[in-house]
Amino acid sequence: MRTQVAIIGGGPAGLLLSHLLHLQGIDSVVLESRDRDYVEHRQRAGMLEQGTTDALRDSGVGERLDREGLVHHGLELRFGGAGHRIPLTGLTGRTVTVYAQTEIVKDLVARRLADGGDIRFEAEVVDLDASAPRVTYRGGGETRTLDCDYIAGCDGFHGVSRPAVPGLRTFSRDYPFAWLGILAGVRPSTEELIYASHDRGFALHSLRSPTVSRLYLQVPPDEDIAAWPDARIWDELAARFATGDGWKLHEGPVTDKAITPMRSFVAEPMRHDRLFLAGDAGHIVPPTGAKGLNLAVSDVIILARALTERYATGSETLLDGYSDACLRRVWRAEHFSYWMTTLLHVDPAATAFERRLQRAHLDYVASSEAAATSLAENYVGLPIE
Ligand code: RFL
Ligand code: PHB
Repeated sequence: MRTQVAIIGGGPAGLLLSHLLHLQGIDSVVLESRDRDYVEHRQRAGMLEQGTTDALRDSGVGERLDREGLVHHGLELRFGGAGHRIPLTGLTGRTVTVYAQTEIVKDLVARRLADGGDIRFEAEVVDLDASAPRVTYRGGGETRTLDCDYIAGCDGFHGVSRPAVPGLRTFSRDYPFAWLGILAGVRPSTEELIYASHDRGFALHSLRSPTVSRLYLQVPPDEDIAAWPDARIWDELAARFATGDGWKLHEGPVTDKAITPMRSFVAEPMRHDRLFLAGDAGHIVPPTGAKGLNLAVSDVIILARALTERYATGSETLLDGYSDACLRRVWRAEHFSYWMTTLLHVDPAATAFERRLQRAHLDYVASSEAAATSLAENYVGLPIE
């Protein structure tokens, strides 16, 4: 069996890459260890940069996104019992869109299958060779080999691609907290996202639709989810979002509940021989800046361009520049995500002095147009080179 590009992982990075390559007449096979239902329902990201929505629309998979995505022009920072709006569009001329990762994955799977694409679910890659290029995978009780010209490692943080890169340099930071995220069948209590910094810890109010809310709470890193029955979650959210003006949090049935550790991680370089890492396989950001999925999308746009040039002209110039081109963007997003995270969360080890500095910085971002513009241009996303 042979294809031009073997793609390991059928998350947003792998599926979008396969779609972009198909538009350029390049064959690929996507190997995904989980089943279709699992990848289409894994609750994760929700906030898309304008560059991400533009890329989906321009490549012909934006129809439902345009119908159901919720375009946002601002966000709220809430602290000291009051809200402070950051007018993202007013400051940058750009917008962001709430459209869940689950829906992007569904749209991409449907489109690839409609175009005759080859996605193999329940096909777990167990070995790969970046020089001979080939991948070995297990599925349906059999072990098979797929030969290819290039391998795209789009298999997320726990995949097999990154460990196959020799001499990798890694950079990481673990945070002394995690996020407890819930999905609730209730009308959102806000039109724009609320990022709340409170002495009890950080909280985020996001949404999925006019009838579904998505909320997050800062919790200790090793927290047991059993310690958080629904009533406790709602009480804690209400306490952290409380304002002096009678704002009310709508409560409803919790339909999904999970704890996510917070981590910053970068692996360099993102290439070894004919293997290219993309998305969470190469880097992780804490979700506070809403950058992870957007970085996965910009990586595969850069990779698809480079592979297109290679097949059209034989030149490997863009492939040779792939890792550096991605890493410049990755490190900017790493800094922004780290900055948003440390600005808004309560570090249990922080001194009173550090808490005062944090509050001074929040006041500054809320009152200085220059500081707010810096937050806004990073949040809406910098242009893809
Ligand atoms: P994924 O989505 O992890 O997909 C990797 C796929 O590879 C498969 N796989 C394998 N397949 C075959 N063989 C193997 N050996 C394999 N090993 C693994 C896995 O089953 C999986 O299907 O990585 P990808 O495609 O790089 O996409 C990255 C995004 O999923 C991630 O960055 C975002 O979800 C991060 N994120 C957010 N990003 C944003 O841009 N905006 C947000 O608002 C946002 N919010 C979030 C988030 C992530 C969160 N969690 C749960 C980590 C909120 C949360 C709570
Ligand atoms: C989400 O809607 O899941 C979401 C939004 C913004 C973030 C993180 C997650 O920063």
